Amino acid sequence: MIKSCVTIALVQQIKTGPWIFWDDLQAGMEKASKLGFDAIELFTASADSIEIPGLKDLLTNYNLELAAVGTGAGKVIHGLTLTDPDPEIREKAVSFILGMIDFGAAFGAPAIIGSMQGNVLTGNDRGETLSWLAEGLNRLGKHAESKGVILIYEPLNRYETNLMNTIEAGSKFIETLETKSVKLLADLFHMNIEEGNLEESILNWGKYIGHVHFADSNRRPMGFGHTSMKEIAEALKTVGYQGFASAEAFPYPSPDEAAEQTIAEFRKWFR
Ligand code: LER
Ligand code: MN
Repeated sequence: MIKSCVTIALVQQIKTGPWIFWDDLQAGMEKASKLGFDAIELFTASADSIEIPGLKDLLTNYNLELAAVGTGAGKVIHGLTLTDPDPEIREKAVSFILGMIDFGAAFGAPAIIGSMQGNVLTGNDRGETLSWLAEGLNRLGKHAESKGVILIYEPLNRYETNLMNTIEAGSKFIETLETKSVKLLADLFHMNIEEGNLEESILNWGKYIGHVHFADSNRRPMGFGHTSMKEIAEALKTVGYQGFASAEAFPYPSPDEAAEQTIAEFRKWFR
């Protein structure tokens, strides 16, 4: 069964980003729990910004799972990516993500590689850049496997990366990796920009989808844009997707109303 999830961001530098709850972990968890969400997805500044035992207690008290942890702070705060031409920066990117994998794995949750994938920079060779991405994902995927979790790789729209923009491109790329522990994130907002047909992409490549970001075409909570959710929900069910539909959307018109809108839409399509 597909499970509901809401994002909580605890990173000051990404204040304008598409996350529903902000700053106060416990208050966000309390609201998520009251509304009946199954899980939260966390964006933290680093792997050690939250104490593991304290978070375990909060998750138990609020009857929530940790669905996934974002790694974007590695880029936003430290300027790290897996495809930087400087090998030292690539190495630092890998160690930042290794820490996040360990943090998530303490809860059985995967780490997400979104903006940390980087870009082919002007003057750089695409093939070489992709070999750096593959090297990073292979190392990180093997580490995730050793910790009993998968690793999530997220194709992004063209304004955020020139590496992988579609589920098909992402699928074909992860098929070339040595590790089989890397799965894809189907972010419905990015897909709305890049896919010819969202449901066909899900039907064709569904076996590689390990996580879903649940946001409408304008990145507002589902139902506030023009995404045709009926076909998408049917496609996810048809391919047997069993993961989370995680609201990575703007807190529009307010965090509480965005969370209420999200859970209502989630129930409409998945319950
Ligand atoms: C960024 O646009 C995004 O979708 C995040 O999940 C990745 O950092
Ligand atoms: Mn996303």
